[in-house]
Amino acid sequence: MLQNNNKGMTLVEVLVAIVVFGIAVIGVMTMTSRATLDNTDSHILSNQVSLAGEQIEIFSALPYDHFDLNDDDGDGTNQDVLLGRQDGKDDNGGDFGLNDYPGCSTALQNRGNLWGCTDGPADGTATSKTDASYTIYWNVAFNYPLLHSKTVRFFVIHPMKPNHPIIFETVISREL
Ligand SMILES: [Ca+2]
Ligand SMILES: [Ca+2]
Ligand SMILES: [Ca+2]
Repeated sequence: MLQNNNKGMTLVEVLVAIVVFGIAVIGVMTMTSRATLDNTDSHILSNQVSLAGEQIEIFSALPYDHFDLNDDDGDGTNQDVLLGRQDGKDDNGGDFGLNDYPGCSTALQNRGNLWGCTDGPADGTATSKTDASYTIYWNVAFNYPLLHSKTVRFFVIHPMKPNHPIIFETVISREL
């Protein structure tokens, strides 16, 4: 009797051990995949940031009239130069075309002008020379924020993180 009881306990213990082990394995697997995900995320983010730095350097060295610094579709040109309307806002009620790039996700479109974007053609496009999966879009606003200056806003995007572009901006002034 006692022996049977012992065997029963042993069986229950084994079952409990299996369940506990199973939970532990699932826990470890979850942690591992989470860590892998975090590593990929931070890898992408650090590449985006370093591309942003490179882009700023390249663009700062361009002549003011370089074609990469053109507002190709005209939606960011002279939108804040009229006397009495120099208020830092686009006279046509837009965003100087600064947030346009093709494939901007619906989630980001709904965020509005500051951290959002508009699905449409950008003034310029490039891919990273070291890893072509990174796309860089930029738009140029002419005579904004001041006369004889250009604002260039960039978006660095990786297809795995379409809702997390790195957005950065530089202002280039004409040397007078
Ligand atoms: Ca434009
Ligand atoms: Ca204005
Ligand atoms: Ca545009």
